[in-house]
Amino acid sequence: MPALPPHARDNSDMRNRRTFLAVLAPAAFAALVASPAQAQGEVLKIGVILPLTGTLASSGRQIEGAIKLWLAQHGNKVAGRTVQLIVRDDGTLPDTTRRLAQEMVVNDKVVALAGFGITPSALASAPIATQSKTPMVVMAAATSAITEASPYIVRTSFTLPQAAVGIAEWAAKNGIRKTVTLVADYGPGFDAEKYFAERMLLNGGQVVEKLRTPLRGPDFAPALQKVRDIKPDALFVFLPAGQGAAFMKQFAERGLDKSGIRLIATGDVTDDDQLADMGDVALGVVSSHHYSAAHTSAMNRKFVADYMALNKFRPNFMAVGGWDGMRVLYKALEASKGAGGDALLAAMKGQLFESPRGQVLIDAQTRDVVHDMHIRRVERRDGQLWNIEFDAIKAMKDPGKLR
Ligand code: VNL
Repeated sequence: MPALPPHARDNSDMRNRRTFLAVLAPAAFAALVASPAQAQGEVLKIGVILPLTGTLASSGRQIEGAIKLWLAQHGNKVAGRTVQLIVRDDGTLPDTTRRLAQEMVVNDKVVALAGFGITPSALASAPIATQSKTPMVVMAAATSAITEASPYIVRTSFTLPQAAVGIAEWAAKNGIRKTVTLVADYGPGFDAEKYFAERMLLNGGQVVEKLRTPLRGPDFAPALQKVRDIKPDALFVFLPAGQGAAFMKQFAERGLDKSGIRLIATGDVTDDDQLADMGDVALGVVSSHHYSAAHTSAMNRKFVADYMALNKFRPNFMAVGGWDGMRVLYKALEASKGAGGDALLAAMKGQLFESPRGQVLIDAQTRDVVHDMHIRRVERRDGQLWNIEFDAIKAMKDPGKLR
């Protein structure tokens, strides 16, 4: 195991069910608890389901940190009503996600569902959103087809076709012709592999081998041995957030960082949560993604500083998906005056706003996110590694929706 940052390992404070009342200012907290006039029916409950334990728990921790920050800064009153977040851990298990979604809709009567760390969890819960007409904000999962699984799904993360096309465009312009792809063997990996290959071919390049590693407990050694033998100009990689450090370690152990084979990736691999600990092997890796903690806007600088002050770790793209999801929910609840269902969904569609990542549009037709896809290079600044943005494809729609 690579050295994980302490927050990724420490599950000692984990409880299955949490609410975030405790992070509010003490006065607000006391008012909430002490107000018997607050009828139960007036509280707006939002059900958040995240992988807080299990193989991809770092993404849940990232999103949870963003929700805490949102509540600390925006309070828990919307449209004159009290918002209560119910946060539950699905252990990165899709059957559990689905069961929790069902319980939240039926028992807790939530106005919206949110979170969804991996594609199988989002897909498993989609029928519940549809049947109950409950808007479902996908803050993490990124397979293109997710938004088509239910008309009640709205996405604030990104899509793999966006990221894969972004880096393929850069590769083609930078003399990379012969490539090998290596992806996690499930939905977002299939998207990454397909859209990277299509764009490479369109630009006169080649993909000579397509390699896949299991989602759970991957061993990268056999794939890396093949890459070494093939000697492509570049290896393109997609792995879910949280696996990048283990991959980089094996890449370096096999001497691939000194082999002349370039490493290019989606930004999931040079994930800001793990990047600082990856070491020199990550230096110079070019990736494409919608968010870097090094994004230079004033809004992002404040976001990163506030996030780190509260959570003691660096926010990554998962945190921003969570933050923007809260923004979409709060604005929509204001517009619907606290109503759920179709009124709430309608108020989510077409939202256009500045995010720590840059400008974001929730496309009213597709309910998917439109944003800039940045090209970034890992560099050391002030002793730490960062994804330094140097180019962008502006206002990119999901290429998966254009066919
Ligand atoms: C997914 C996509 C998950 C990209 C990820 O990390 C990620 C997914 C947990 O759709 O399952 O970086």
